[in-house]
Amino acid sequence: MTELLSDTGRKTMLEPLFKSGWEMVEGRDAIAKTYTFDDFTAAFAFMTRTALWAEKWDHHPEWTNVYKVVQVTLSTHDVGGLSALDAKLARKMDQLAE
Ligand code: HBI
Repeated sequence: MTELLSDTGRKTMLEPLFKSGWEMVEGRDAIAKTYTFDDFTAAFAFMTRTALWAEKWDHHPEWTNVYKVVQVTLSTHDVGGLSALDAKLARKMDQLAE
């Protein structure tokens, strides 16, 4: 059963993400990051790579794409806030964006 990240869970799982550009969303238990790619096709290819993992893990980002910019917000709707799944997907997205 997915559960809200505990305080210690937040420390260990979110701190590294804050170092790689993720931030807490104002007024919401969620994290967000903006990725900028070389062009639209690179941005869309990143979204396609991410989509395969989101589907595999049944955990999907809230995201927008404008030209070469992808804005991502992660939260777990089932628990109304951040879970380990969000940290896992965030780490994966950082890998896929390299
Ligand atoms: N994606 N980000 C996110 N959060 C969820 O709670 C979530 C999801 N994708 C699918 C999903 N939940 C379903 O498993 C449930 O809505 C049944």
